[in-house]
Amino acid sequence: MPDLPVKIIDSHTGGEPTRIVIGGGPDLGSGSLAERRQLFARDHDSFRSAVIDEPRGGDVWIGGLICPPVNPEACAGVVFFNNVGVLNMCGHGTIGLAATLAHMGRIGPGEHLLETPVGDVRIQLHDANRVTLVNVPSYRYRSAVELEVPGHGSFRGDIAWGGNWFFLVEDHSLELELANVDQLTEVTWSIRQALEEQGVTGEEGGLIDHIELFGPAQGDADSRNFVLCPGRAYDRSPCGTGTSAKLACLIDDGKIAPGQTWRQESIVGSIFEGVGVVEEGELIPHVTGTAYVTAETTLVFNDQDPFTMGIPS
Ligand code: PYC
Repeated sequence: MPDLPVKIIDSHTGGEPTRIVIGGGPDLGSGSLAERRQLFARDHDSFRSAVIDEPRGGDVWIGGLICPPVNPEACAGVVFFNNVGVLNMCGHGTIGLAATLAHMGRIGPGEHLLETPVGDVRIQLHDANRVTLVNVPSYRYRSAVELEVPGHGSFRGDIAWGGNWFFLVEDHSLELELANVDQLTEVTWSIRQALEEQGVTGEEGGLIDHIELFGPAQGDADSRNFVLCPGRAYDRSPCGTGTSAKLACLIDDGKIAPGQTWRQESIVGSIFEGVGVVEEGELIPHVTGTAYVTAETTLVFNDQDPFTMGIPS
């Protein structure tokens, strides 16, 4: 059980919740954020579960542990985690983290450097809630990959990196409606399993653990998506890393130009604005969204409580 009081601040970004541990988390040393992510996964999984799994959290929650940065010019480092393990990166979580740091008075309007396990990103705080994530370089790795999904037929999708690995599918007959979430979850989970079973990966064997379906927008946007996260929950936001991966595909296909805004709507109707900017030959997604702080809490751990360290998913 944690030795110190564990303090958290909760927020949501376009409906998707983020729980930032601002105190009492494990000391992960002073290595790179990639090393600290590995340490967290190896040695602190019970802490992860206690913070993010039921009964304190649930499968939709994304956690973030704030760490001291390696570079003193960075405002912080962060390791993101979810109901089943650690994440490479999280876009909505970064926007939530920015709103949290602003709420704490740790950052003000302007641009700030943030260290993550997949590289440095920048956060532009426009006001207390509106944030642009300037993400890691994003790219399409393979296009039009044919995948046979047992029980569901065949799907053609692109494999792209936006800080996490995505399989992006446009060509399908599913209706992206909140009422269809069970069906959408079932199909995308089957796609995820088929990718793993058939050894289809991102570059250098990277696990494709996010599946993204696209359809027509219902609001004032260019497209609507449904994103399945690694722990089988769906993203209520349009997914920051998923929007980054989408921008890479759209620009590769010549469907939008660098610098052009793409409005991505989520399955709950929230919107991220994405712009792909080419810097030194790399595509840098700028993803803008809005986050609101919802709670400031100290977690209570009781050794009489059989579920005090969470119910692992
Ligand atoms: O916004 O990148 C994102 C994200 C990943 C998982 C949930 N949200």
